[in-house]
Amino acid sequence: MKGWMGKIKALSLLGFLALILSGCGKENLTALVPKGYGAEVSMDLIILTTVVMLVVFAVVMAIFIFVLIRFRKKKGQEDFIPKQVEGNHTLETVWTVIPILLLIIIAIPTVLATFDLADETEASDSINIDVTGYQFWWHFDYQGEDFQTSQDIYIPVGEKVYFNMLSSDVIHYFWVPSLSGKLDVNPENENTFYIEAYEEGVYWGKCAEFCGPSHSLMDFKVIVVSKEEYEQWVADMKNVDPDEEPESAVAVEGKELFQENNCMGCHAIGSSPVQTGPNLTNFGNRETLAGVEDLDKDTLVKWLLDPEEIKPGNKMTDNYPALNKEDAEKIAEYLLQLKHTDITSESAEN
Ligand code: HEC
Ligand SMILES: [Cu+2]
Repeated sequence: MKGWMGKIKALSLLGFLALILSGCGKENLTALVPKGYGAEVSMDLIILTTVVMLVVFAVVMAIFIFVLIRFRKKKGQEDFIPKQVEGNHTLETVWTVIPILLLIIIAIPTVLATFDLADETEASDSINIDVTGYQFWWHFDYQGEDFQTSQDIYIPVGEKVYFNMLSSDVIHYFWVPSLSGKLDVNPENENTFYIEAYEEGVYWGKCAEFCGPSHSLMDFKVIVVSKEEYEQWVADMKNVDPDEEPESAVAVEGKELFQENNCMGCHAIGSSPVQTGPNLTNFGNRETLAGVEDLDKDTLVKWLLDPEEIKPGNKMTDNYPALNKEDAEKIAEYLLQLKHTDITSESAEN
């Protein structure tokens, strides 16, 4: 009786954990529900290898259980020795050839998929985005367009978009689980692959290579919109006037403080080839701050007063004059009104 109680307790604990942990993931942050070509190809391979492994497991277990029962020591036959099969050529051939066949079944689609996903033949006619990984944020430069973005990438649905990746410091790893496989982002040697999204939406991306204290906070979003919305977004981004005067008086003061406090040393508003911090041109259009926190005024002020608390080890901490709360609020007011387009993650979600 007692043993059963223990089992029931263990099972309910397991069920409870499964319930809680299933709430951990963000929407569109799983390779198990593919929404793009690369992720779909990967998922097919996951299913294939899992089926092969399950078949092997089932067959081995069946033989194992059969042997356990069939060759049990029986009463009155204590000294009986079954027929010995050591060195049996047929058996050895069978259990060498079967694994080779299974590996071939797995290897052929895997190798074909690897070449398929690395195919660059259409790159010159497609959208190309140069990606740079920084500790602990991402920068995106749209080739042939005179603007850059950080944290959020906008792409059109149903098109191959090529990503050319380099790191400015350590090795990072570009991964949008719902849309694509992953790719190393090295300080040298550009790596290229493409993403083709099937559905509009906001897809979370992650750095998948341990790169420092805030590695797990190095998130980005791929915002997939319709072709028309994408073109509108590009046009809006090209038309940004970085010197535009903010409307409210507080934001005007904030803009001055932004210029006085060395922020421009690292952050560009408008197009700039050099960056040491995220490009803030369309900062007010983002949903997240530094890629991870929900963006609102309080969180932004908290960031400006002490970025370390939100992202340990980030490269902004202590590299600008300490701000008082009042000034931080004015700067926040200025940054939050940096909105230059109506195309946002909401366009993708509708
Ligand atoms: C030494 C360079 C440097 C200076 C100076 C600097 N920052 Fe930063 N800033 C960074 C870096 C690097 C990040 C990205 C941190 C991360 O996510 O790891 C960042 C992130 C930010 C973000 C979040 C951006 C996003 O895309 O979500 C804001 C807002 C910001 N800084 C505002 C400011 C303001 C305002 C000032 C001036 C008071 C300032 N920064 C000065 C380097 C700098
Ligand atoms: Cu990283």
